[in-house]
Amino acid sequence: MATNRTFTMIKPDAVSNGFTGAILDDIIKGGFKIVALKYIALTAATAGEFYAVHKSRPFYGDLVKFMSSGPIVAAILEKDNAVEDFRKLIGATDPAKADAGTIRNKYAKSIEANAVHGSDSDENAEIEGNFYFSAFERF
Ligand code: RTP
Ligand code: MG
Repeated sequence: MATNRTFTMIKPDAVSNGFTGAILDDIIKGGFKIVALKYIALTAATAGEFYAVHKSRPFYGDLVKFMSSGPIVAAILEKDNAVEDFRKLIGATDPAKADAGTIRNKYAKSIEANAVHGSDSDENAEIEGNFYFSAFERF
């Protein structure tokens, strides 16, 4: 069943570079409503669990290290066609290939430190949102 929600994280590079406010502003201006929000630091174990789907990929170890290198902002977002529209708003994984005006084009520096995460399916949006937020933390 299609949902109207997606899950995002503002990654450590964007938080430490001071882009949290600008990115949240782009998200809201892009038509998304924030229905859950938290500012947290991931341990390597938690980052590893979240990205377990990428365990066999060559970049997994570096990704876990990067995602636990500093605080992140996690959020659940609501909009019609949320998953697809949010991936359009953030642009390609590699910021060098992200369209002008997308969040990764504006705020990311490398394929790994690429400013934001966006769920890739309705099913994963649900799983990822539940990974970070309990029922009483969501509106
Ligand atoms: P995300 O899950 O963070 O929204 O990114 P994505 O779908 O666009 O990309 P995915 O293939 O799911 O990769 C997850 C994250 O791993 C890092 N990565 N590094 N060094 C590399 O070649 C490489 N490739 C991917 C990125 O942080 C990417 O967002
Ligand atoms: Mg992905």
